[in-house]
Amino acid sequence: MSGLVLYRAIASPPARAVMTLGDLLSLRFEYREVKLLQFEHKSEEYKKNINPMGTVPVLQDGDFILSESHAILKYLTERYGGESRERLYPSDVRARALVDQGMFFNSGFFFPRMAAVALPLLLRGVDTSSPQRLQDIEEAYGAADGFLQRSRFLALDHLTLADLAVGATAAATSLILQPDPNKFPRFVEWMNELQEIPSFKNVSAEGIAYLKKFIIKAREMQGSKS
Ligand SMILES: N[C@@H](CCC(=O)N[C@@H](CS)C(=O)NCC(=O)O)C(=O)O
Repeated sequence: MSGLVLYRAIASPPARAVMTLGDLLSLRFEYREVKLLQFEHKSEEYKKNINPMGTVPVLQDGDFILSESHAILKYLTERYGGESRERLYPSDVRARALVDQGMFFNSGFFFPRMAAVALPLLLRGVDTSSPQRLQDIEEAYGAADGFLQRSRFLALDHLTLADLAVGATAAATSLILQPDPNKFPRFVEWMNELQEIPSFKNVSAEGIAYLKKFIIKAREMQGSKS
């Protein structure tokens, strides 16, 4: 498959979720790097032509443009999922609802709690983590652990789009706050299982290394100021 363009930033978990799906489905993306540190995503041009929300990722498929990683994951799977479509995003109403639940959990609950700490660190070099924000992240770990006590993977007993979305957020969030295996055993076990999946491991390695460097640097700078 060719002709797919992905506007992305390597540090972005939702972009990495889409990249992981691309790898699983052997899709070839042409990557357009959006320079978040230079606020390219907030330019009038980007908002007008690419994404009015001023975020990454954004998919372009011919003259069709789509933002919001969860919508992109669903679109790519429906359109190009081939034999993997039914497993990644099942057509059975209840199975699909559980995958949607996992993706909405990521979009509305987990990712915003990570972003509240990670984005100021990345974009402004400011560590805004407070006891309340770290507690919010732990609450999200607890919720993910709860889902994982109901099924082997986040939504069902096999890998689905929900694991790609939540897994990308989890890998980045654990740089901010390492999840305690005694408190969240299933969550930690599942994160380790994801690392065994070559597409997940390969895509996350570069982005996580980049993010880690930023977080360490910003925390050091913050420490030297206080
Ligand atoms: N729910 C959106 C979140 C997208 C998002 O917030 N992306 C971040 C990068 S990880 C971003 O572009 N942030 C720019 C900003 O907030 O200035 C998705 O899943 O696509």
